[in-house]
Amino acid sequence: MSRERPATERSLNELYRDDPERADALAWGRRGALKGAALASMGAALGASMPFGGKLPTGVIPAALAQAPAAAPAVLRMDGKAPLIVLGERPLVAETPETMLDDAVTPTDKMFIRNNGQIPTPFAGDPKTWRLKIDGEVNTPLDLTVGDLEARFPLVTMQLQLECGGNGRSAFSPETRGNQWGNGAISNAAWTGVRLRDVLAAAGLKDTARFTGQSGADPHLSGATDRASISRGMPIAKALDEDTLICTRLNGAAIPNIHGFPLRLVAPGWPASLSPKWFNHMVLLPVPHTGQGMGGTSYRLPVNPIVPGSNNDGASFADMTSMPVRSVLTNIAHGSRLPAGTRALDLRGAAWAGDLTVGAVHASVDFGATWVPMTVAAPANRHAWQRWEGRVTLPSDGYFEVWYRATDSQGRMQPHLAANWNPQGYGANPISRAAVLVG
Ligand SMILES: Nc1nc2c(c(=O)[nH]1)N[C@H]1C(S)=C(S)[C@@H](COP(=O)(O)O)O[C@H]1N2
Ligand SMILES: [Mo]
Repeated sequence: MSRERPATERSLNELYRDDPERADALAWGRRGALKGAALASMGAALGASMPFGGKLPTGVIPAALAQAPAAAPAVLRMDGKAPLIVLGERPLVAETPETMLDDAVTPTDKMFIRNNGQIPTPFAGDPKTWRLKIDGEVNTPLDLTVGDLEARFPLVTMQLQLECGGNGRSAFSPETRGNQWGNGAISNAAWTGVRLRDVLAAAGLKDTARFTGQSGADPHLSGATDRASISRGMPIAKALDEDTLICTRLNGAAIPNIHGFPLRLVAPGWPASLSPKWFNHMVLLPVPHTGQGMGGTSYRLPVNPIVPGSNNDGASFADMTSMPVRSVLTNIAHGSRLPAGTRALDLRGAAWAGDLTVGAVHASVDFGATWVPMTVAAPANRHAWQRWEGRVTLPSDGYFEVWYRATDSQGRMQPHLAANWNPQGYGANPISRAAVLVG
């Protein structure tokens, strides 16, 4: 059977051109729909020309329609911070738009914000007097000041990825609990600090020290003094990784209060919930930590896939470890309108893969029919993200989508759709799609 004109192109184009509201309701229900004028203009645009419409896979809705937020997002207004997208006010959570991630080293003002508890009042004392306690399965429990840390252990500076375990969550269908992140719960700043493993060596690990539990000084959201805002832990091997740092400086300056002044643990490449801000305590344990944010469905993934949308207590899930491969496009925003006659797009962005590196980044402007390899730079150091760039060409004016995907150093590629659905929405890293209208 041959089809002269793919049904997807004809029906979508014509439906959206003739009656976009109705077309959208038919195709999509209410979810993810553009509203009003935006819908009408994108509908008209789609009706006008979709040069690669014939390659649009059956069942795939144009990203301009599927990925547009229903309402204008709230914008963060905070001294020292860029206008991030506010996902939650209490606790304060704010995402960095992909186009704000265009710097090789993420400036402090552009770093996303994720709090679970209250934001503590800034430490008023001399930051060198802030104390960190290390206890549990160690020969010599430590109670060190920041001054002690800096005097006793070598200081290193590295670019480190910090990524929320829930980054990408909004890609899950059905929708899951939690902040509906796009791809912007990631930063790659320059952190200065001492190696956790040097400090643990000074404490002397007992053979029974197999896991950590770490926490910071922020009060629980309720104000209850007997509950931690969050307190997570990791296997000892991650604690002993030479890139896991106890940090005193961020991008060459004191850490701002919102990012953990004056002391922050950074365990890069794993869910950032393992990296307490306002860091003041680590306990070494013979068994996995049981603090707030451990167990059940928290930061845990199904070992055997579960039915999307189903209830599950997570008892058989496993803790998230290294974050999955992901990429961002940082110089062209989703929904951009470009001048008529534009026939080439220079693309650039970043990609990363937790503890691994990125082997390749590809982009497509024909709905994934053909892929163009991008040039991927080496990371500044292990656990830094990698910048990528490249060029794609367009045959004409019209509606296009830039699809971009990274492949990790073990050959795992971002999937077409979010996989391994779980109740709290971790690990979604599908191929991203930026809608672009030329002309
Ligand atoms: N003390 C403390 N540390 C914390 C959190 C928190 O709520 N309290 N949130 C964690 C989570 S879930 C994330 S994603 C990162 C966010 O770091 P940022 O706000 O500096 O970007 O901090 C982690 N460290
Ligand atoms: Mo997070």
